[in-house]
Amino acid sequence: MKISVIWVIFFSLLVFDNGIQCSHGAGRKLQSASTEQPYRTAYHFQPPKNWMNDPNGPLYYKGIYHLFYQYNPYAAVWGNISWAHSISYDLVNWIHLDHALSPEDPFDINGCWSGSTTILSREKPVILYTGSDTENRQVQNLAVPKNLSDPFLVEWVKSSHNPIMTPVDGIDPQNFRDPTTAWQGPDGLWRVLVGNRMNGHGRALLYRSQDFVSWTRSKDPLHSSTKTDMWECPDFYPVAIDGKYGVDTSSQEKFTKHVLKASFNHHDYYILGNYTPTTDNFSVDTDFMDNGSDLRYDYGQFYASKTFFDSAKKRRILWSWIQESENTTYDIKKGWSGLQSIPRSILLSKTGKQLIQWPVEEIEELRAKNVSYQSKQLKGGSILEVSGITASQADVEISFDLSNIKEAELMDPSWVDPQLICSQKTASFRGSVGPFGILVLASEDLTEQTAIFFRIFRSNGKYVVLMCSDQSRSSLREGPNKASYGAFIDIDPLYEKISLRSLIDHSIVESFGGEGRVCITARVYPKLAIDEQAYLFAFNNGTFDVTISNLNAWNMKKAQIVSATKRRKPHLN
Ligand SMILES: *[C@@H]1O[C@H](CO)[C@@H](O)[C@H](O)[C@H]1NC(C)=O
Ligand SMILES: *[C@@H]1O[C@H](CO)[C@@H](O)[C@H](O)[C@H]1NC(C)=O
Ligand SMILES: *[C@@H]1O[C@H](CO)[C@@H](O)[C@H](O)[C@H]1NC(C)=O
Ligand SMILES: *[C@@H]1O[C@H](CO)[C@@H](O)[C@H](O)[C@H]1NC(C)=O
Ligand SMILES: *[C@@H]1O[C@H](CO)[C@@H](O)[C@H](O)[C@H]1NC(C)=O
Ligand SMILES: *[C@@H]1O[C@H](CO)[C@@H](O)[C@H](O)[C@H]1NC(C)=O
Ligand SMILES: CC(=O)N[C@H]1CO[C@H](CO)[C@@H](O)[C@@H]1O
Repeated sequence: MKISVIWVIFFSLLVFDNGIQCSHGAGRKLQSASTEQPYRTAYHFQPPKNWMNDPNGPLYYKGIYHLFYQYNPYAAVWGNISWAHSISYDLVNWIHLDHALSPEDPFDINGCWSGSTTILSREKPVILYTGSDTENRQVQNLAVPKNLSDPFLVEWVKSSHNPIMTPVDGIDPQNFRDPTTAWQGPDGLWRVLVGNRMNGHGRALLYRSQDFVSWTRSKDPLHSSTKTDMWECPDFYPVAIDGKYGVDTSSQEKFTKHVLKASFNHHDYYILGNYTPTTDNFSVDTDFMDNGSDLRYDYGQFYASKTFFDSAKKRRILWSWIQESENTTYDIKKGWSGLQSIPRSILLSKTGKQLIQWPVEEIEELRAKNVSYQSKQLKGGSILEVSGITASQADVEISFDLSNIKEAELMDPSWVDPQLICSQKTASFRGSVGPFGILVLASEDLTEQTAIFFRIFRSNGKYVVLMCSDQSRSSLREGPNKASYGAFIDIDPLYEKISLRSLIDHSIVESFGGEGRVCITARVYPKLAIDEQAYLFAFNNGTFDVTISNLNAWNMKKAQIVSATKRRKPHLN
């Protein structure tokens, strides 16, 4: 089955490649004319043009990965929001299909906004999404595939029962959106969460249903906060304790914790807790905005994310919208805005206190030529060029050994905000142990550089490790936002090497510190460090030496991302 489907896709690709209707032809021209489009990416998911935001309803069905996303078919700014739809066999190479949902009905005429998919019994996927109706009220709607035998799920039919949840009983109609993937409790009822605001604060409304059409709201929300604003794009799912595998959303396995994620303050925050399916009680370990707890998927540019369970590889995968860090005028000029993160697999850490994220293994298939170093000393105040790869399109892994750690500076008790420390102590602020790390998308003369680095401090007989992504010198252009990002990372440098992996792709740098304990995504728009003019360095601007115990850097090939059109729908023979 799978092989024949692959052949159909392969054949279809050839057909699409020659088809005049292909919109990717234009996309490719843009890519090669890099002076015009230096910021388009080579292996991140992007539509050929226009505005994209939240990932919606990702799923794995009959051997195929599906990604839907918020899309404006007409412009590079938000508006006329539809559910665009793309498919893949490997989460790396993609085919754009026709839109799954367009704003054409009274219950979604002002936009088909975010939502999720759920796979019901007998392998039946359904979409729940928010519609902005004729009165600009937010309502929840249902859609089902027109043809369940079509593995591409090209056509979707909106339910005649829509809207199936409406803002009644005092629910704010302007803040009632983004249904989660539903899960089934031991009583057989389906449960779903909808993001909401009450008295200025965030909460996750809980609904139950027997048939997925008729829903009853629970008296109490699953969880709420008095310290946050509206929760957009909630996500709720189990993670295995001490496990190597992801867990299905409806799983009732005992050895799990539950993750509740909400999007607010421009970030995706999450909390961990214990969920009791019989009572729908969610008892949290630490709450949103608790002192000393600031769990985020990513401490940079990363919003409105969504996970799904991949039953083929028994893993949970996280997708996220990565916004531009540029003004709208520039988005309109370049004709597009927004892209998706590299999908990340997500697990609970051994400590049970946080999540660990790592780029899906499939992305390694794009690795081409590599360079590597072992046991290379980096003297205090030195840099090392990593030459021999295309530094604008690369995957870099580096780890450091620290021998002089006892010389680390004392941490000031007032240094509680890691982002603030990173913006005050940039890469050019010399310390003793650190800053050390890498300079990416750098110009040859280093006037442009994005520095991803670590600093070590001593505090109460322990060591504190800070990870920063410093964009202050990322571009000679005036427009881009050059804020620094940072987070403390739970590593004891006495016992563990400090490692970093960065995926660099023209205008995006996704960095994973401490094997995925802290992730920071940055958008950067260099003026000089473009294509072949981009350089990669390792650096140490501390006064003490550090050792690169291992460095591997690879050129990354371009992913194949192509468009199908209405007249040339993929089909099985
Ligand atoms: C449903 O999809 C299958 C597989 O693509 C196809 O053979 C069949 O003709 C489709 N049925 C309809 C009614 O379109
Ligand atoms: C529900 O969780 C709260 C803590 O959030 C706890 O105090 C309470 O005992 C739990 N109730 C049940 C029925 O488990
Ligand atoms: C959190 O910190 C603030 C200010 O530092 C303090 O006023 C508050 O009591 C703390 N709350 C808790 C729960 O520790
Ligand atoms: C937005 O970017 C454009 C193009 O880079 C620039 O000309 C314009 O001044 C910028 N506007 C603002 C408000 O920053
Ligand atoms: C780097 O490439 C060489 C061949 O050029 C290969 O032998 C080696 O295994 C590669 N190293 C890694 C870490 O992929
Ligand atoms: C190291 O610090 C010096 C002094 O502040 C600065 O001039 C230089 O740019 C820094 N190096 C890097 C790689 O940031
Ligand atoms: C082509 C199209 O439907 N464009 C519409 C997009 O949305 C704006 C309002 O947000 C309408 O004015 C356009 O007509």
